Amino acid sequence: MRHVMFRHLTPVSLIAFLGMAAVGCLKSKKSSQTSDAGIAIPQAATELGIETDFLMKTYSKQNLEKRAKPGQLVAMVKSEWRDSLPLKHRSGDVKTFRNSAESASITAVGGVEVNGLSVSKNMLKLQNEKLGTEGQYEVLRLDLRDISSKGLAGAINSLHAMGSIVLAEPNFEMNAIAIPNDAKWPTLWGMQKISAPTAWDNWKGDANFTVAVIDTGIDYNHEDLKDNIWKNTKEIAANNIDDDGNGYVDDVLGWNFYWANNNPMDGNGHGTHCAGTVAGRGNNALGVAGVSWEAKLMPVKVLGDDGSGYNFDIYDGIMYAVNNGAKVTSNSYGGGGASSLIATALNAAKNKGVLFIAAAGNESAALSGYPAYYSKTYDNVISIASTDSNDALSSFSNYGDGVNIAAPGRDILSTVPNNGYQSYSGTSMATPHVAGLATLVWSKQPNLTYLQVKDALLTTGDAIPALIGKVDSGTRINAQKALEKAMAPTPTAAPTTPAPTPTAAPTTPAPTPTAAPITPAPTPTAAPITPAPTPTAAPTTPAPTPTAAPTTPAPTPTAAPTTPAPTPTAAPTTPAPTPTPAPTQTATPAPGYKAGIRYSYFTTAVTWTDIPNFDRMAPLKVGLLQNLSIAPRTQTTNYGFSFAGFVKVSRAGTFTFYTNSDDGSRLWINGTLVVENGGTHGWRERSGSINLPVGYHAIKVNYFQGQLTQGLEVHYKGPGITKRKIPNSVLFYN
Ligand SMILES: [Ca+2]
Ligand SMILES: [Ca+2]
Ligand SMILES: [Ca+2]
Repeated sequence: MRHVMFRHLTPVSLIAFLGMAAVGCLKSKKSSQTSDAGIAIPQAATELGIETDFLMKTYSKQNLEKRAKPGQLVAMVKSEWRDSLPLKHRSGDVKTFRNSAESASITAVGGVEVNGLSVSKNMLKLQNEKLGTEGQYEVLRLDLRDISSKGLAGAINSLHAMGSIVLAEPNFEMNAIAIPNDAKWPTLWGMQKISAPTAWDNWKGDANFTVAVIDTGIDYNHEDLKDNIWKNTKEIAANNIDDDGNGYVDDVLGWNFYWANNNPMDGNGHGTHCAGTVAGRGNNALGVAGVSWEAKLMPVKVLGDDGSGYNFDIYDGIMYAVNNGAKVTSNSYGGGGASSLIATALNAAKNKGVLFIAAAGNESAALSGYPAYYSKTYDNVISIASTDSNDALSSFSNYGDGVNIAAPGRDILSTVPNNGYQSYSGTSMATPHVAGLATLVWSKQPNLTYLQVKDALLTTGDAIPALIGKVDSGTRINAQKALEKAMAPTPTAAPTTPAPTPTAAPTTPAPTPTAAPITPAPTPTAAPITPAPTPTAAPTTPAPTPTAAPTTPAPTPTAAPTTPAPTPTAAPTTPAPTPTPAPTQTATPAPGYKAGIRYSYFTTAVTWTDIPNFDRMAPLKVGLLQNLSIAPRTQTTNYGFSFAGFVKVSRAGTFTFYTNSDDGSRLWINGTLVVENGGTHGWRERSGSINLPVGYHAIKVNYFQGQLTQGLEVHYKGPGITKRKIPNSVLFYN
């Protein structure tokens, strides 16, 4: 390990030093380690309890190439940054930060040019006794201006060279990891396999125990969930005041970090499905039962309705759960890379004794994906593999390095929005079984430490041949035995003296040295975040949802063809998203406008060569989406989409719209054809311009898929807006 680092030391650290000198910083060259990407390891980050090896992994070349929000960095800063960080404004003034309202006008942080910055609401308060430090830290999100991948290391080095910035890294992308499918046995087979019914003879859960589902949100109106939804009793609804002072206004039902508002409604299905497995209401003559029949399910929406999201929001979501009373969190998403930012949130969770149960990932790899892989670094993280009803390891499931135990994850029946029930498969579905069991066990024995609960889960599973050598425990969870162990009056379980169990890791935040090899672990697949597409493309069903990734469950539940009328859940109960800290646009709609865009779906048996006139056709299905794109993939059926809504313009001027599509597309603004990109063709970009005043402008995009591959992206640029995908935050319908 040492000699590997040494080999890189001399030439690369010299470059880093020159880079620091170039931005005019004469900081002492205390940092003697530089990653293979040319990034000097920020020694200040060790104050956060992050080991140097993990930082090296975060800043490795391979890790920095993981999927992230293009041009976006997240940075952890000491709170005194407000008084010390030089921020250049559009006016030319250089001053320090005062309030979020001016975030959008900031054009540079030190020498790093940006299009604005956002500030996280969750302050990390840290007392690191081991290192003799204490302090408060906040997280910034920086939209870099015109950064090339080559310039990324330079930007990070420049930020690290500024005194109060502790670490900066890409805003990694994470995705919900599940695939919807038709269950062969639409039963709760998983509950039988983990002996949950026997456990329920002893204990069924407790309505006072809080478990957070960090995901795409939860349909909190679902008939089988609504009685188990967490309520923030310290917050008064709809008075526009942050009554409990937790940084979130009117967060009565949790929070929507993706849209920065107080409505964590699930428009995807993934989060609602996970919630039903954790704590679907038991014995209510409805639907399903979760592992814990009663609990407080805290909806923490960090992923959009297309199933993807970013670490800046995920960081905030974890911190929200930890700071607002959740003892267990269920995390069925993955992707990105090693993130020192997320590591700090998990360390904070550990210091509060919160268990973080996470999906191992669906890449069939002998390695846990992130964030579950933090199990190697923090002992409050448990990584979960998936088994099927035949006691086999699911073919999609990750296993091996960092994976702790398995649970049922194939053909899992659970709740989906609009009082629906559906079967999904994935380690996403295994994870809430374990989060539910942690909830069941801990609510029975509230005085146990997180390590005792973890021990009860990991040491009582059923040994299964298919899991030997594949997961650390070699077992699948057993609810009855875990509950029995937690209830047994053993010395280690004595409530008054929570002595560490033999398996307890040291209380110091030091991770095991083997946890972070200096050479970043190879990612097994090129696209780890994309699970295998569903094998049956079912051409007869109105299958292809126009969402960004095939990870989303197929038909958006709000768009059931039998009920074409807009369902109430499609519209947020509080339609006004609170002013987002987004740098260029705020998503405060005018009255009558709600976030999202309508779509109509058409199909035909013949091979089209151009987009037909959808206005003359009856759609097979209509619905609502948050984004305006169709993920590229191979598609055997021919179909068409017509999107219709409004694009919000905040500064008047000339706007150029672009469609990239395969096959044809056309875009209209206020009824005027602006982009003509019709015909049958491969991936192709066309554009057109139009002058627009401030306000809401009707946008219509027609698209069709004629053969083999599909895909649609719509970009725009305008006054103060560099060319980018039209963000969800400016799309509305009424
Ligand atoms: Ca609040
Ligand atoms: Ca309030
Ligand atoms: Ca039920």
